[in-house]
Amino acid sequence: MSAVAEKAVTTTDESVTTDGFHLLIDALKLNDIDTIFGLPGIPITDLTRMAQVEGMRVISFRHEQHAGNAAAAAGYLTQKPGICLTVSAPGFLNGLTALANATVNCFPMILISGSSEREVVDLQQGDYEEMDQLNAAKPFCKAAFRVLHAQDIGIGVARAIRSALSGRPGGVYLDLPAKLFSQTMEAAAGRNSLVKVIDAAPRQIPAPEAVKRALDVLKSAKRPLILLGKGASYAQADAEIRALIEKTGIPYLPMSMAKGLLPDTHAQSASAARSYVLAEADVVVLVGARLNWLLSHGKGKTWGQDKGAKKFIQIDIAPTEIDSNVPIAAPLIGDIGSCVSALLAGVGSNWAKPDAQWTGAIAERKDKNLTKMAETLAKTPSPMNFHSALAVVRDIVKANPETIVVNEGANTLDFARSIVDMYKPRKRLDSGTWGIMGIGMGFAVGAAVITGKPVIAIEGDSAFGFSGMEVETICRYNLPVCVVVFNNNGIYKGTDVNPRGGDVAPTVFVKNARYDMMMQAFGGVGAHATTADELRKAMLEAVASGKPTLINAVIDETAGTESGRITSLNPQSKANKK
Ligand code: ADP
Ligand code: TPW
Ligand code: MG
Repeated sequence: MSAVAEKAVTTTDESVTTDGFHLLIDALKLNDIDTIFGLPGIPITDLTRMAQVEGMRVISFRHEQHAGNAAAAAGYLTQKPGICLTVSAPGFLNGLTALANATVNCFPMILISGSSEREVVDLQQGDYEEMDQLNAAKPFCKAAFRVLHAQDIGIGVARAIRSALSGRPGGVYLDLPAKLFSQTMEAAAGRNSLVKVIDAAPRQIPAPEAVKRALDVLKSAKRPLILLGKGASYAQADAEIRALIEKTGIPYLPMSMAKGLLPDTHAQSASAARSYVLAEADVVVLVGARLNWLLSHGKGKTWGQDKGAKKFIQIDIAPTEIDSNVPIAAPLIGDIGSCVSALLAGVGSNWAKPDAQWTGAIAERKDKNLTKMAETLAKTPSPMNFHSALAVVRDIVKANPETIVVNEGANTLDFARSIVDMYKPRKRLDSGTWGIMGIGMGFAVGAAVITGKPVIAIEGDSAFGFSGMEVETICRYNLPVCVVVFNNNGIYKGTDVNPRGGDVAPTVFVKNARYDMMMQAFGGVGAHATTADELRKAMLEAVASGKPTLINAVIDETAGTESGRITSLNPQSKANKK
């Protein structure tokens, strides 16, 4: 560089300032975060514009909850915290549901909300969108921070990223008061204040004695089972997990979002004999799966309580997860990649495969159940039921294994989970740990944007309603999302009647609604399918074109059951008055 040029740069540098807006954008970019999901308004409108100018993708939603869900999906799929950006009070609260859901599901995300004047908020003097957001967020996330000075933005973002990713991943709240954005500082000092987070999720190697204990328990097993949860999918230790399963020959069960970690058609998958293996196994290796309600808390009839003691080996990064519901014989604390590798090393090359009696009994039940299911799926009733419609979806996903499947509803969720096979890791996103409705379009947009892959969203008609307006977002960004609404005219069924007359029953919707026309309203493709053939044709067209598509799949309104598979969780009235 010539002396003149050098002088020019130095002079410019000294006089150049930056501000809170730019420091935030630079801090995110420095940490390889290139996408923001959000919704503009005071005080973050200019931030969204500037982020776009600075080369970030800013995906703007119609409601913050869906922006938050998109961020959560992005976090789960990439191991980088997804960013959701909202305005103060109501925007923040709308995003908070998604932040809480991400935390409950162990997905890394950061909710960044602008907030109103601290001085006014704290004296409760009635500011525009006044709310003590930091304290409101705390119970619903893993960590919450507020930045008051521009020079602390770098550290604030670094703390948020590390909190979201390290240990058990989760949601982090970052509070940025309006005043912060226009604070200025010298550009070079600003650059120096930024922090690139090094090794945000360090490997956590399990203790050798814990590995030995786990191997000893596993060796003692007569009827071993490996259970894969979404922590196993998140960990991106796909090859190690597959090697452990195939080297040991142990049958495995995937939880819903672990489907596809190994192809569902794998010979060792025990999915089609789920109730048998859960009841009969004597040693169960939990890999990134909690013994919560989704696994009947590890006890009771589901787990064959009358069939003798069961031993658990549990691999998890969170030590406090151990013994949460039942005693764990061999806890293995560490990241899944390291723990599974350590087990693999101990398994060696001459591991005794499980008894043929055990694997044979599983195979027998699998065959029987799969044959029965194939017969059911081959039927083409009119109107369609869940099975005949899902048989179509199943074929389409099989032919397009890179497609990401989003799934919510009650019957629509339960049937799709068991009928639609997955072939690749991290291709299924669903209602998750809470069984929440409303993740549909947010997850679909997040997954499509962050992976560039096509998405098929299998939605109950009620489930779809929670985020339906985001079909405009799907059209606006021209995303390859095909939404299939399983339209049975209601929640669980469309047949309820109010015995008193007057208002319709609380579980039913407008009959024969045309959800496909919602997509058409924004320039996407809408299709109305009353038969399996029509559904197949519409889905094939959607996959081939990659155009935003919504298919209104008409399902027999009598076909579903109350709450799908979890009917028993409904409290029953004990009153004797009629
Ligand atoms: P599922 O609903 O599929 O059964 P859960 O969400 O209940 O799965 O369990 C996921 C578990 O995975 C959590 O307990 C979490 O701490 C754990 N986990 C997440 N990421 C990792 C990782 N990288 N290594 C080890 N455990 C992890
Ligand atoms: C945020 C309660 C669980 S499942 C469901 C509701 C309202 C909808 C089921 O109807 P759908 O599916 O989607 O049409 P189908 O195939 O059985 O007809 N609010 C939230 N989360 C949950 N889980 C509910 C309510 C619920
Ligand atoms: Mg329904």
